[in-house]
Amino acid sequence: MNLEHTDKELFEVIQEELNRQQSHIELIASENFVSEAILEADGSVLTNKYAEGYPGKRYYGGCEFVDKAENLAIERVKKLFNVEYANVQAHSGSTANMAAYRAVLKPGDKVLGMALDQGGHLTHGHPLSFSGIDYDFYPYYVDKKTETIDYEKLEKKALEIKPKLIVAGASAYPRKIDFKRFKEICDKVDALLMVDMAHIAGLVATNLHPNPCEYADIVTSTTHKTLRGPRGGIVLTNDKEIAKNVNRVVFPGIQGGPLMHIISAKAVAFKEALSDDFIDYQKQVVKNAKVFADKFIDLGYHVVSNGTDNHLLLLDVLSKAKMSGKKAEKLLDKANITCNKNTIPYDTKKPFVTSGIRLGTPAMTTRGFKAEDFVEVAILIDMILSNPEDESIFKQVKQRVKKLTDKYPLDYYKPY
Ligand code: DSN
Repeated sequence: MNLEHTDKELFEVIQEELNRQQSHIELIASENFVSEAILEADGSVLTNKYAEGYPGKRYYGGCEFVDKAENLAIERVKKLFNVEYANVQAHSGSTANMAAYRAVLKPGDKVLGMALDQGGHLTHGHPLSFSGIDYDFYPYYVDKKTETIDYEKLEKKALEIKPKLIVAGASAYPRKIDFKRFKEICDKVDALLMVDMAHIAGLVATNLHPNPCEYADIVTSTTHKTLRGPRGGIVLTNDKEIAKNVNRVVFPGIQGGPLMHIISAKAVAFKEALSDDFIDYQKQVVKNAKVFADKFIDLGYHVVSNGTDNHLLLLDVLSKAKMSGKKAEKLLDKANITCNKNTIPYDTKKPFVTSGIRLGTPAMTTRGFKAEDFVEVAILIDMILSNPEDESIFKQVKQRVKKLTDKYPLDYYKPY
């Protein structure tokens, strides 16, 4: 019996969500559309298996096949990022970060991380996150003028604070991150370097962004953003001792049984990411983001840092459209364009209101969008933000959104 017959209510929810995904332009920079192969592994019988421990050292019998799946994931991700040790069991980016911190820090240790309202992640020291509770986090900032990381001030702060760890990586930063420079600063103050590459992992895998594994003591990532795999986390390192700590911290430290269906789907994703098609895809992601940012600049918007090097851009909607990010997100949603409000550097508004929106190209590039399609999306966004009260504009925009989403259908999904 399939879901349609056993649980009509939930079946309909999934159909509704599928329909939403099909009919909307998805610009949330951290989302993507996985392949059918990944969905298949994700929804496979591997979900039935308990496998506490690691391949060859499990607390349960019958693990010979899930061991193979986990080993495939480990070997593939090591090859992908050219790194010696990998833990593929972290359930999410947050648990991956928790594992990384616990592997190298003691509670109360000082850590330097990117300011959360300038691009850093919740797990980089938010006072309500375990990170901000367990460790003594200090923020570093972007330069007010260039809106890019101010490495000189970061170095000064590191010399002053003397942190045990510096965290590089962000959830909303449109420029390349200079990991070499981070490492030099770490060396000056005898700190370890951790890189959270969740957002840019797909770019790193295809050499479109410098690889942090070359410089960092420990690297974490999610697997579902630009990397286009199932939801989950990974922890990578070239240091044998750190690798041992990470494995112990993930299990039994933080988690119990690993999600073997997700780990198998990670293995599929890593194989896809090793292909030439994936390189072409990531090149298109970056090209689309550049063209998208340039079009907004042409239209008179302030784009944070005046552009992008990666898969996302931050659009200041307050200065041109005279509205908050919160309002812009809501208006665009009404026109079937999905994005999220986001603070911009030195924002005057609260994180739940914001002066900006974050726009990413990974998901719609997977659907097949080319540069000219993103030019059209920029025009549509501007039409909405410039005419927030005009219902006839909404109607027009919705029709043009439909034309685009119909042109690149999400029809490769057959969940049942
Ligand atoms: N929530 C993710 C993002 O949108 O960037 C980060 O975990």
